[in-house]
Amino acid sequence: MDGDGGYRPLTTETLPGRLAGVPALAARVGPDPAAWRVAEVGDGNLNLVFVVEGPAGDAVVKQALPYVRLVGESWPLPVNRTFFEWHALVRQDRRDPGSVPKVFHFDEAQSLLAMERLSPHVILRRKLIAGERVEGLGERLGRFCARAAFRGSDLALPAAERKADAALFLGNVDLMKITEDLVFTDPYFAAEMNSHTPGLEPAAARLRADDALKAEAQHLLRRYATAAETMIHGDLHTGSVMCTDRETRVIDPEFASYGPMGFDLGMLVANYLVAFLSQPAHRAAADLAPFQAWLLDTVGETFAGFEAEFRRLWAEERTGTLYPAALFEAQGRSSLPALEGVLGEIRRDALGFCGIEMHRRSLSLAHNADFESIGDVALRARLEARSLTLGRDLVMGRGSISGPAALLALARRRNGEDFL
Ligand code: SR1
Ligand code: MG
Repeated sequence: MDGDGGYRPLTTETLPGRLAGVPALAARVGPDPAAWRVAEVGDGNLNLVFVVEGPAGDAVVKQALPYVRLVGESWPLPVNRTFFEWHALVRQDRRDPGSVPKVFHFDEAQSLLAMERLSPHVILRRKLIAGERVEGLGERLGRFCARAAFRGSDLALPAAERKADAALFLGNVDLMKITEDLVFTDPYFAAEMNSHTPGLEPAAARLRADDALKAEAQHLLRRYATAAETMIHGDLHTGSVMCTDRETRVIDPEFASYGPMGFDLGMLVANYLVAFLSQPAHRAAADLAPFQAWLLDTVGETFAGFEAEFRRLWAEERTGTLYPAALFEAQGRSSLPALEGVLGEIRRDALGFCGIEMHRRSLSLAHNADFESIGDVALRARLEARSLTLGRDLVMGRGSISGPAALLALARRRNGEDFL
């Protein structure tokens, strides 16, 4: 790829020789590249991910491929996504210190990041499939979403900085286009790359014939594509979170852009709900109810963690252009009604994005292991039909679902019903 600034994909064999001269990596792993052990561990849809171990320690090297790994070279994708990932990681670490891996090297020409290896952390999705709890998960991720949403927005940032950031991240057009198509549009018609579990046809057909639902999905897409409120992670599912039993970090913000404040919250909750609905296939009877209850508690704690932190930031860090204290507190007036309005809108958006994400994970490209790993295809289809139904409930009812408690009641109800 010489016309591309010398970009060349790394391999386990070439990595030590090619990166030996990166001081930050040598300091981390050891000065002699011959002593480095390299394994490619990427299991995501897009990139190469290497773990590099040496006498001094270890690191992760992530490199973008010039195509969608999941599909192959027939779907080219610019490697500049690493540029946006790097900028996002820097901002997330500033806005919520300790929430993301430390980056110690970025090479734009090679579309490569070297960063802290999270160990013994495991991808959250794998833990949830294995029935493992993470202490404080909901509160931690709710707080992350609130800090990222608030501190990247016109509620907090100086106007010029916010606009410069919006301009920067709205350059991530190729990744946003993937989301616009795969997440918001493809689930609702027979798009070329779609697939679904055999037996799910009646439920898929119902959604695709539902004009009111399609209109709402497009309203939500309009929000995603045009409501440039804050820097969003853009792909905050349970595969973008790594945890120990008590520590949680967020990874992989290559889909970062400027978008609605409720987007990440909604995507995350969708992935908890998919985990919840898939559990009958993964747990023995005795463990099922307690683990599902913990997952729903996590949904509630995520919303509660988000709102508590957002309220605190509103009171303590509202220094941007929006809802200035000059209009409220400085005149002895309360800004709380305005805050309730903002939180209500975020909640509504989040529920809508949540429903859309639940749909696309069963109908579009890039399904989740929560369902995909279920070998009993008839059971998988039954569980996914519940997910499609609950997703529709959320998209269509997002304006009338009174709060997290009502959402959890709906999830419990759908978990006991059959739609095929
Ligand atoms: C073509 S990329 C498919 C999916 O993988 C990423 O993780 C995003 O979720 C994207 O939608
Ligand atoms: Mg990813």
